[in-house]
Amino acid sequence: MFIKKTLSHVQKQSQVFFFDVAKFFCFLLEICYNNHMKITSAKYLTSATDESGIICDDCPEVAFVGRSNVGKSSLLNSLCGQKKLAKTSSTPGLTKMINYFLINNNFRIVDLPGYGYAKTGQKHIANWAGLMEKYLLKSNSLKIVFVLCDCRNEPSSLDKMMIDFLNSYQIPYVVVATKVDKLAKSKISQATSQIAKTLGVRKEMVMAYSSENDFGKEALLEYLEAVVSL
Ligand SMILES: Nc1nc2c(ncn2[C@@H]2O[C@H](COP(=O)(O)OP(=O)(O)OP(=O)(O)O)[C@@H](O)[C@H]2O)c(=O)[nH]1
Ligand SMILES: [Mg+2]
Repeated sequence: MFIKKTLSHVQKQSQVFFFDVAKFFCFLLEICYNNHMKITSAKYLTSATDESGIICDDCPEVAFVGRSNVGKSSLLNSLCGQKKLAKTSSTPGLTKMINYFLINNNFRIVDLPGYGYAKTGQKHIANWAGLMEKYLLKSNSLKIVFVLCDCRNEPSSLDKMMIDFLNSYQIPYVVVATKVDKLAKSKISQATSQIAKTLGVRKEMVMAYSSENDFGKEALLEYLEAVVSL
């Protein structure tokens, strides 16, 4: 009886030991394979409506540009794991200012106003273009621009103009194909290839993302970590 009890106790102990070891290995694996940046704090800083509001300092900065409604503000919210950090809307043209957000007390993400929505007048377009140009040329700590394109549409002539502008001023950029939850998984690669082809960039320069289900979040955070620490 005593031997039976002792044996079952030893068995239980060794099971506990085995699970502890397994848990420890899972923890190690998580550290090794899930080592992308974690956004632990994100807060709204300020907005700029004209050149005087553009921040010029040493803090690393990354910016989101793209057509209105493409999902810039939603991408910011998704990356930061917050639903209401930046305002989003199905009505295009919501973000009208340059909005600065401080991430991990370490770098800024800048949510830029979108381009190319139908109701915009010529004067507004001219103001927008002037402000964008000033922002892109004045921001001395801008590390990279994320150019967002809806994965379901061919990039527009305005998207191509943005790419040409970035190329001509040698401003580093990468393309993000947004809203990929709207596509079957098997179609995502085809869509990113098509976007790359239309914009004349390498396919590896197009990342797929969904703010709806966070598809692509780890890859984008990894990328962000690398560029911010450059
Ligand atoms: N299904 C889906 N919808 C998305 C995704 N990202 C954004 N949306 C929707 O697209 C609409 C526009 O999103 P916003 O993030 O406000 O777009 P924006 O680029 O900031 O637009 P502007 O501020 O007007 O330039 C909203 O209705 C979002 O809910 C996505 O990944 N998947
Ligand atoms: Mg917006």
